[in-house]
Amino acid sequence: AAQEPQAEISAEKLLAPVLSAFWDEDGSWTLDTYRRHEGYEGLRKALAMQPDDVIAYVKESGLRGRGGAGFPTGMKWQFIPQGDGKPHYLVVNADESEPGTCKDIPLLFANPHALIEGIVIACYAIRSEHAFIYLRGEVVPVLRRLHEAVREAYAAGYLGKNVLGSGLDLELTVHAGAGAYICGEETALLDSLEGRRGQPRLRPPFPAVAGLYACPTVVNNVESIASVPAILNKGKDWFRSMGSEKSPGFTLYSLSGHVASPGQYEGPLGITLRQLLDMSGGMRPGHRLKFWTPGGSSTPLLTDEHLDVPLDYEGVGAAGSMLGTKALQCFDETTCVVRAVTRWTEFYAHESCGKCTPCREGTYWLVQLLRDIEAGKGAMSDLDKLADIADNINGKSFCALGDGAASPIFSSLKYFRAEYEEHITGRGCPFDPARSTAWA
Ligand code: L3W
Ligand code: SF4
Repeated sequence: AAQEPQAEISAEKLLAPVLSAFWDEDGSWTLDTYRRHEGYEGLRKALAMQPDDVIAYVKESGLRGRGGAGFPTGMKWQFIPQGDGKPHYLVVNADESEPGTCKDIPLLFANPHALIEGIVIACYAIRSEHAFIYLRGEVVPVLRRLHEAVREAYAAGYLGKNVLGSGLDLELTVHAGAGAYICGEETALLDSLEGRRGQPRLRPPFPAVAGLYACPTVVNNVESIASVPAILNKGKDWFRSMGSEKSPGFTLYSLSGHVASPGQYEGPLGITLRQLLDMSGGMRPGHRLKFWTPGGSSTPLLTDEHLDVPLDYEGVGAAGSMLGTKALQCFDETTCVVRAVTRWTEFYAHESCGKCTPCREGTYWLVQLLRDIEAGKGAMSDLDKLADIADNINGKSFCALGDGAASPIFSSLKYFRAEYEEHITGRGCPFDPARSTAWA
């Protein structure tokens, strides 16, 4: 059922960009441009505070992780044991590969210094002398730009020995991954960074206790860390003036699919898809929304009934889904939901790392069933089988990839069971009969 949208957001506040404020400027990625927009001012303020006070400040701001789970960022920093005599690490998860998710790569391309400044602040707070950015390896232009921004930051004294005279020594390494979705899972990412095959580790221990090289490690998403400088510079109350009590602040929404103007839209947490569509030109002309994902394909599908759900962790949760990465993939009435779910499930089967049986075998069998149904060769009993296999993956797999694979199955059966049945009784896809023979 539709939730109450966030009350009374003024038009100016709806889209008041912070992270994306100057993406359209020529040379937006350079240090000069960043400094013209108060870049590295947040760092100066942080370095004037005690490290523990920086952690407390970020905690009080209410910033929550933007990588999908929404875990409080300051609390994660606080988990790092101090005085333990071990090296501490910060690892930035830039392995963006969740279907539909496309915010971190544009952010890194247009404004890499926001991330670098956030990294220096975080490392000062958690007493880390070495940070890593684990970047999705396919995006070579972003890799080059990131290397250049890191070089600029070293040259300007924001990285290296004795950062801005603070006594902090900090090295930053940019690492390009080899393009496996599972390496976006934090512990698989750490294994990959250590030079091993990327497969999830058992948690606990969480990375905060035993992470990179078995040392205390904070793993944060790009957008989470890039949001920190503005919080330090403009204040936690300013940050809390946006969004809701439990989900404060601004964020990037990635609008894609059958919309008139796909792209990144920045605004407070708690706005609605209806507001975002109104501001961005809506669905493509002559078409209406059929279903959408709030945060990539791992978050349960919602429908046009949910246009007024507040896009924050609580609002989307109450509607039966997850805010996830805020990747709003919008599909209109011309889309076959069975086809879309089949395509996503093929992705999960392909990307399953194979470590645990429910996910490795389950995603394979889901694909076989879905392909048969889409090709008009399914039986009504296949729908129960689909739900049964998804049930044996969900909550029984080793990592969140398994739960993510089950999400589109459960939610599409919940809202669009009749469409599955039509494929079975009509012996093919009602949207494109020719396509039904593709897998025959
Ligand atoms: C110390 C504890 N640390 C939790 C930390 C934990 C992690 C963070 C969140 O999955 C979701 C997933 C995807 N002591 C702790 C602790 N932590 N308890 O908090 O942990 P968790 O388990 O809630 O989530 P997760 O494993 O990080 C992430 C969903 O995001 N998702 C995925 C997107 C994928 C990408 C990509 O493209 N790479 O973004 C989208 O919705 O399904 O549910 O740091 O260590 N007691
Ligand atoms: Fe690997 Fe899938 Fe198991 Fe995760 S759920 S460990 S991706 S097989």
